[in-house]
Amino acid sequence: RVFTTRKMPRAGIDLLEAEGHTVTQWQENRELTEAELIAHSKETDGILLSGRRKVDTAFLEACSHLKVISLFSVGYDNVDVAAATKYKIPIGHTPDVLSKATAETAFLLMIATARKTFYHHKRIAKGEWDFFDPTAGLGQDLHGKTLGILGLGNIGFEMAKYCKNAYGMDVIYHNRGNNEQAEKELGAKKVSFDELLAQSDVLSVHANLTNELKGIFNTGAFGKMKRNAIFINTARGGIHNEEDLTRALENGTIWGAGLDVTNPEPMDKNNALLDMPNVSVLPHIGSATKETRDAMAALAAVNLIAGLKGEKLPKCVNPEVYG
Ligand code: 8YV
Repeated sequence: RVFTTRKMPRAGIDLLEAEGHTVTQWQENRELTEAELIAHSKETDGILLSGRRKVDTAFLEACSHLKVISLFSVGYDNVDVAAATKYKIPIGHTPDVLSKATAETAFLLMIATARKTFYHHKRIAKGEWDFFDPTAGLGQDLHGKTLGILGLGNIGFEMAKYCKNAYGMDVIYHNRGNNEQAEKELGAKKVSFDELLAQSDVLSVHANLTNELKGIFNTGAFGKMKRNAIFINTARGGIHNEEDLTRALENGTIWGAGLDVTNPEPMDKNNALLDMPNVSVLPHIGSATKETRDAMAALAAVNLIAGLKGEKLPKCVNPEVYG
């Protein structure tokens, strides 16, 4: 018995049903409550979890019988991994299959922001395509500029490749470890966080949200960035302080921002960022292509099936459960 917290792509459900599992899907177009999640989880052996509902000690204590929790995401910041490990519950996630789609979203936000795309689109819709003024509504070039990446894993690497190949951008990055492949193939250079801030023309975030990174892009950080800098975040909204970002954009401390993730989500429709010409916002659609969502659903199902059989999950966040 399996419970999914969203209506999942058939690609995942078919795999589960082919294995003989009974799948119950949350059908409503709203996030289920903590109590509803616990109630449904108690009736099942494994859950396929999508959305921001927390897997914390309270949940794990109530549902310690679960054989597996399979996330429909690469990010797992909503999960208390140490607590899950303590309860010997393996957590699956969906890395790799969404790397290109997410990097494409970062790439499109970079271009959309540099060329004020959404602003110009809105101008036409408002009937403001009138007199040609060669000095108005100007964007900025991207070719030959420096791309800085915070968190050069699989998604960051794809973004770096797009930027290098399309615009000949120099790539610098800040990461815990070294990314030798990116250094060799793209000439990427590892720098300190302060150097990343000071040298990037475009700074794109591709890191997991950890306690260390919570709100790391704040007034202090924006103040160290170039005035022409474009800030891109397709990772998690919690990595930037949104009030500080808004102020930095209003004051011209940095030039622009492209966000696929906000804090909070969903973003309020009256948010000041939505009226800024140098800002592009998307509603967390990084992985939202048909092919990628099917691949994520299939991988989440494969993780779930393995967990229900008591086998190792192919993509496990806490392999220490097997130790
Ligand atoms: C998901 C994501 O769409 O993978 C992630 O971490 O943020 C997105 O791909 C989202 O988490 C829905 O589960």
